Amino acid sequence: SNRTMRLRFYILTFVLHILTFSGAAEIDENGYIAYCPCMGRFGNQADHFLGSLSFAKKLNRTLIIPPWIVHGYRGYGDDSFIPYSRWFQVNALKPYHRVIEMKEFMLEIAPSIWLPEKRYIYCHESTFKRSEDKKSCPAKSGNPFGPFWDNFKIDFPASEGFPTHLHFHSSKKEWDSVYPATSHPVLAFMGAPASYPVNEKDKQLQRYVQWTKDLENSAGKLIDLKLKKPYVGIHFRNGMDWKKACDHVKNGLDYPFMSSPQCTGYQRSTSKRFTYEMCYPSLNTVKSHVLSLVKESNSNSLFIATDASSYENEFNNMFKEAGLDVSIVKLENDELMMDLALLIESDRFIGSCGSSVTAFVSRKREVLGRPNEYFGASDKHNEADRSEL
Ligand code: GFB
Repeated sequence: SNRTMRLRFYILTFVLHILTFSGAAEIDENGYIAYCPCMGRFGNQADHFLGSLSFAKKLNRTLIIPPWIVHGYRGYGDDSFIPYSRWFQVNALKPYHRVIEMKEFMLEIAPSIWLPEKRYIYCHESTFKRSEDKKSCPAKSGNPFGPFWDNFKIDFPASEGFPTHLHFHSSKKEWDSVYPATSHPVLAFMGAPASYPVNEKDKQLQRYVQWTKDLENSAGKLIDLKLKKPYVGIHFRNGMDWKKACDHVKNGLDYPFMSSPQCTGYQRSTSKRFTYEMCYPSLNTVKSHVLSLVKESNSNSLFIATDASSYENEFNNMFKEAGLDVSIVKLENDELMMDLALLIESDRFIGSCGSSVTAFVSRKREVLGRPNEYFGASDKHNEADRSEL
């Protein structure tokens, strides 16, 4: 009868509803990976994120996405923990692998499978000697280590020192034989189970790192409002920390240094030398490269992102002298995410080879099929004369 049909329909809808909405807190029997993004600032943490994502996929465990640790970021006070979802879409990662944000994990999953007394922290046995009692992982000593776990009210009553033969490059089989998911549901690491810079094969995972719709819209509006297309985007680092880091490269290096493989190449046998000009290009090198790319691409604007001095006047004078009408745009506030978004959207891009901020931009551009160039990496634009700095 009609009534039974309707009743069946209601029951079916009800069951479907339960199936759909209970999915949120479903427990992954294959286990979880947690880590503290304890090394470096945004760019380094982003490299580590991609590697950790890849590691979680290899082990077939759900990745617990940590928040970004932002050190005294303007507007956020002291050290802050910014959820991944503030800037990026969690769902966009799911076609690649299962993930859950840390806050959600602590609220929904931890109460069933990760009770306070069962919270082990995992590190190499050899790391034990850095702890006070010489038999635990010093996961919470120092900053940001302590504050990170404290932020989620996590303590580790016990440590698991893994044997030397086991490391982040080991296979799933090796990990599973030491730590099966049934008895070790959550592998929590002191740092990212990944390398910096990110492995070459994991660079493409950046395709799954997508801005929130809000951020994407704001970036789009800003571009329409301020930039005349086509435009060249540049990123250079020239703060004191950068200058000091580059002092290690005075005579050039034949091995990877910071993010250098992005422009020198990942293969040791064929990689180029990382020179001081690539690390800390002279203003003349920067100007000459910008001028030629602006001309080549018939660009109408130059977008500048930097951690310190933007050399706006120098660029303005250069364009004037060259008889070019190019507007210069930079953001007034310290807005790293917006800087990154505008660099990714630029028609042409020149970055800093050693910088992981540049690497974030160039990886995304690479998966979008957009070209990347690096200051100091092409002989064409190198000017030995550093008198203007
Ligand atoms: O992210 P990060 O590790 O990249 O650190 P590098 C650089 C920080 O400087 C960023 C700020 O997280 C930002 O806070 N910053 C850099 C910028 N460029 C910009 C920009 O264009 N706009 C804005 N708003 N902020 C290296 C580290 O930094 O620095 C090394 O990887 C080392 O470990 C070295 O510490 C000295 O890779 O560029």
